[in-house]
Amino acid sequence: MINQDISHLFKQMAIFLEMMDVPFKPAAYEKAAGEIEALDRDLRDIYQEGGLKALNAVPTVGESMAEKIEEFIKIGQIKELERLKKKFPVEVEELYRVEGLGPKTIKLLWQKLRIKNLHDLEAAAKAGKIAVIPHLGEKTEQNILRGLEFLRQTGNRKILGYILPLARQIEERFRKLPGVSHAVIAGSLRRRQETIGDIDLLVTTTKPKMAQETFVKMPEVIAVYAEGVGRSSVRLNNGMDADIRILPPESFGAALQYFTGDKQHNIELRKIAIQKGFKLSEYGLFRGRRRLAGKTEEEIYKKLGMDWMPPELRTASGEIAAAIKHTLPTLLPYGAVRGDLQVQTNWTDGAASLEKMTEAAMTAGLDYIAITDHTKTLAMTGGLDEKGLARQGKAIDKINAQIAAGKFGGEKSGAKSAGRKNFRVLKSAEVNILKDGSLDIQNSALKKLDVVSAAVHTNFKMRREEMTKRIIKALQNPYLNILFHPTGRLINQRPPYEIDIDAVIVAAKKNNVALELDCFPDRTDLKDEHVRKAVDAGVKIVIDTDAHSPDHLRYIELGEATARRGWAVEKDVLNALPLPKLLAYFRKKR
Ligand code: DGT
Ligand code: CA
Ligand code: CA
Ligand code: ZN
Repeated sequence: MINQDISHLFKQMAIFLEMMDVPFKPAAYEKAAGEIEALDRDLRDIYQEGGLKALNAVPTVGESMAEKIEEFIKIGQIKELERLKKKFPVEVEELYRVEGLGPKTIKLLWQKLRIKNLHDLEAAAKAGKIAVIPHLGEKTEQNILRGLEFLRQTGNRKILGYILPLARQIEERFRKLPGVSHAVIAGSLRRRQETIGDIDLLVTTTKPKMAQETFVKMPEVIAVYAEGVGRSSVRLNNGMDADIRILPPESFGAALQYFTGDKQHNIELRKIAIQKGFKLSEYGLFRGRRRLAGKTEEEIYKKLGMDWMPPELRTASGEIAAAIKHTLPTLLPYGAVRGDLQVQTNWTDGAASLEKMTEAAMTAGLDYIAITDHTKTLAMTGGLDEKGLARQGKAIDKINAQIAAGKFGGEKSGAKSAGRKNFRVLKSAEVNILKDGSLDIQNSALKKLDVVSAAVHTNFKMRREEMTKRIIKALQNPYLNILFHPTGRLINQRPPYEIDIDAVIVAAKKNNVALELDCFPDRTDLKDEHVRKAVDAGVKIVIDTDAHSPDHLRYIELGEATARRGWAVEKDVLNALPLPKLLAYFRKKR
C-alpha cells in the first residue's frame, strides 16, 4: 500500500503550506491525508484501474492532489514538497506532533533558533531559549515541555482503526498460502485495543519455511530484524514492527491464546494452570508430558475451569473471576448497531451532501442516521443557527418523504439502497457547549429536533472543577439526549480535558443523558475503561462514527469493539435499538 506514504506526504504538505500562509489548501491536504490513511484500497490500484479520474473520485482528494499521487506513483516523490523541504529543512511532521505546536511556531523556531526536530526542540526549551523569543515567551516554552512529555508517554503507538485494514490484508495473504491451516493477527489488534504497539501474526502451517519467506518478503517490509524457524521480526514502511510466529496446526488454540494476551491476563492464567498442576505454554496445556489441550482456545479455558472469553475482555480486570463463576456478560455483538447518531454533512464541515451521506448509510445497511452539523458559535465550520437548523429540517423532511415513497437512492451506487422504505434520517445537531455550560441553540429550536446532542469544542483549557461544572450544567438542559465525545481527547494528539468523569457519569444518569462512544479512530471517546464505568452506573451508551465523509461510516465496528472492551451488552447501547423504540426513548424525556 502506498496510502501510508501519501498520507504522510500530504500531512507534510499541509504543514508547509500553512507555514507559507497559503489559505484553505492546508486544511484540504490535512483532510485528504486522514481520508487516505484510512482508505481500504491501495491508491496505486485505484490509479491503475481508473487513472487520475479515479484518484480524483476518492472523497476529499482534489484534482491537484490526484496529480501529486500520480507523480509519486511515477517518480517516487512529490516535487512541490521537495521544493518546500529545501526551503525549510525541518522535520515538520515530527514537530507537529507536539501538542500546541502549530506551523507558525515551527516556522518561527526554525527562523530564530534553527530548530529542525524534536531533539533540537527539547534542548532549546530546556535551555530557556524559547522563552526569550518575542511572540513565544515563557508560556509557550512551558507548553512545549509539557507537550514533549505527553508525546513520550504515548510513544509510537498507532491507532487501531488505521492499522486494522493492513492487518486484515496480511491475514488474507497468509490464508491463501498452501499448507496454512490458520493465519490470525493476535496481540493487541485481536483484543481491539485502542492503540497498537506492533503487529503479531500467528500462522499454523505444515509448510513453515514458505510462511517465513512470505513474511520477510512482504512489500511493506523495509528491514528484517530477525529471521528464523518459527519466528521472525520485521520493520514495516508505516513505521511499525511486525512479528510472526509459525507453529504446527495442533498448537493453534494454545498459540492463539498465548499471543492474544494481554500479558497480565496470561500471567494470571498461568498461575491457575500451575495451581492445578498443569503447564501452560504456546504449544499447549500439559500435565507432565501429556497434552491436555491445545487445538482450540475453548478447550484450554475449559480445562482451566472457566468459560472461553472474547479477546476484548482479556485485560486482567475481573474477566477471569467472572469466567470461573460463569458470569461473563454476553457482549454487544458486532453488527448490533442499527444507526449512526453523529453524522456531519457539507452543511458544515462534512465532505459530502445530506443526500450522499443518507445514501451511504443506506448502502452500509444502517436503519437510521442523525444529521449532526455544528452550530452557530463554531463559525469556522459554518455552524448552523436556529434558522439554519429549520432549513435543514425541511431538507430532511423531503428526503424522508422520498424514502417513504420508495423513490430515494440506488440510482448510482447499486441496489442496496434502492427503494428501501424503512430508512429514516433524524433531525439533530452537534450543539456547542459554551464556556458557562449553556448550549448555543435556543430550547425552542432544540425542541423541534428528533434528538439533541452537544459537545465541547472550545475553551478546552479549564480547571477540572470548572470543566466538570460546565458539562454537568449542559447535561441539565431538559432537551439534551447525548453528550458527544465526553472527554475531548485525540489519541496521540491531545490529552482529554481536565474532567471528573465519575461526576459526569452520575449527572448523566440523573438527567437521563446518554454518553457517546465516538468511534472516529483518533477519538475513541469514551474510552474502554470509561465505558465500563458508565455501563456499571446504568448510563446508556451511543456508538457513533462522527462521520465527515461516506467512507467513515465503516468505523462503527471500532466503536462496537471498544464497547465490548467496556463490558457493554446490547441493552446498554441505545442505537442498537430499532428506530421506533429509540424514538420512544428520546420522546419520553420531553
Ligand atoms: P502491543 O504490541 O504493545 O500493542 O501489545 P501486545 O499485547 O500485542 O504485546 P506484544 O506484541 O508484546 O506481545 C503479544 C502477546 O504475546 C501479548 O499480548 C501476550 C504475549 N506475551 C508477550 N510477552 C509475554 C510475557 O512475557 N509473558 C506472557 N505470558 N505472555 C507474553
Ligand atoms: Ca503486539
Ligand atoms: Ca509483538
Ligand atoms: Zn464534535
